Amino acid sequence: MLNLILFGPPGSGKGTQAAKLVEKYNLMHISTGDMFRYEIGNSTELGQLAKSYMDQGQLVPDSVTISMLRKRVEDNPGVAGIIFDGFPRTVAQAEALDELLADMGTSINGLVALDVPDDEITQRILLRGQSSGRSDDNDEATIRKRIDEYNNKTTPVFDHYAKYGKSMKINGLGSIEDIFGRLCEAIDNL
Ligand code: B4P
Repeated sequence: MLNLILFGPPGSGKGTQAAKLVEKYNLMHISTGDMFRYEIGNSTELGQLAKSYMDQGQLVPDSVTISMLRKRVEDNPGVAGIIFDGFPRTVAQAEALDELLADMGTSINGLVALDVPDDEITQRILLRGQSSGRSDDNDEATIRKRIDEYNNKTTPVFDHYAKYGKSMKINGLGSIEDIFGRLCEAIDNL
């Protein structure tokens, strides 16, 4: 299996690039953000819980996120590989993912991190907010909170995989095609 983590701050283009990568490498795409938004759209209990955190720019609690992710992976045996988009976002999530993959006899091949400065991601999210209808995209204070959560809780995940020589930084500025080319080069050299 080819198992990749697409990493980076909110609005860095993970979802945008994941859509292109799944097609090129024939991988299954798991976006925890999309999964939460699906639940919110269907007004499920999980969706209502997730929304209460997402609207504040906070991470959804690990226990909720990990069990949702585990179920999605276990429900899809026999895939060629998985691209994890927006997961793991904490070290506890990374450890749970490592255990889950080890149980399946596989592991993470690499983590590719999109490197984009804070002022650029804030502009991108505000622009997306004009059409996305996402309540977490419209307010600068919420966006700042999301960036703080990323800096405090999520960046240690980069170091977690760097210990095994699996983390790589990719310049996330430029055209979508240029960034895609850089990502493919890094993945082809894994
Ligand atoms: P996510 O859905 O993961 O969303 P994101 O970080 O906002 O966006 P992404 O990086 O995918 O950016 P995109 O391609 O859309 O998370 C949302 C929330 O869900 C989190 O805040 C959290 O509350 C919760 N959550 C999700 N996973 C969780 C977890 N594991 N644990 C706990 N909580 C979790 O790109 C952004 C914009 O930039 C788009 O408009 C795009 O068109 C534009 N763009 C992309 N590439 C560009 C480029 N090269 N140049 C200019 N613009 C570009």
